[in-house]
Amino acid sequence: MKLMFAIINNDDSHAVQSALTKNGIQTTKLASSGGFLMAGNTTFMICAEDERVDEILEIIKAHSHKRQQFVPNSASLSSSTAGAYTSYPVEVTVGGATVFVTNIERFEKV
Ligand code: 2BA
Repeated sequence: MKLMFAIINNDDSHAVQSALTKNGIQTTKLASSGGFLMAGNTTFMICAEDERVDEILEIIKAHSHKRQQFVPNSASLSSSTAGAYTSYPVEVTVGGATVFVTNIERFEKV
């Protein structure tokens, strides 16, 4: 068995969750946030049989979209204004999804 962690953009999380549920895949949804953008995203925890991992990845891929996002980037001004900072926007590509697949040693429901 595998434990999958899928980090999804909040805008895609509903579509991903619906598609997984429709296909009989159980999920646990966690509210998370990225260290870089410091914006909210959604992490799905999915425990699945090894042979379903590729199918799950395909479902996640089909419902997660790449997006361009602007983030403020701080830079110091010239020496005459030493100590002063300005910020200018930098474009980053976010998504579709970041997925980690790990082995499960033991799985119990008690
Ligand atoms: P964030 O950390 O907020 O990152 C959002 C997006 O910013 C990333 O999109 C990436 O395009 C960009 N980015 C991140 N760190 C950067 C850096 N040091 N320099 C330039 N650009 C940078 P994604 O790669 O699609 O990641 C989306 C979210 O997935 C991340 O949000 C984070 O929450 C998670 N994530 C991605 N890679 C991870 C990893 N190796 N470990 C843990 N979480 C990860």
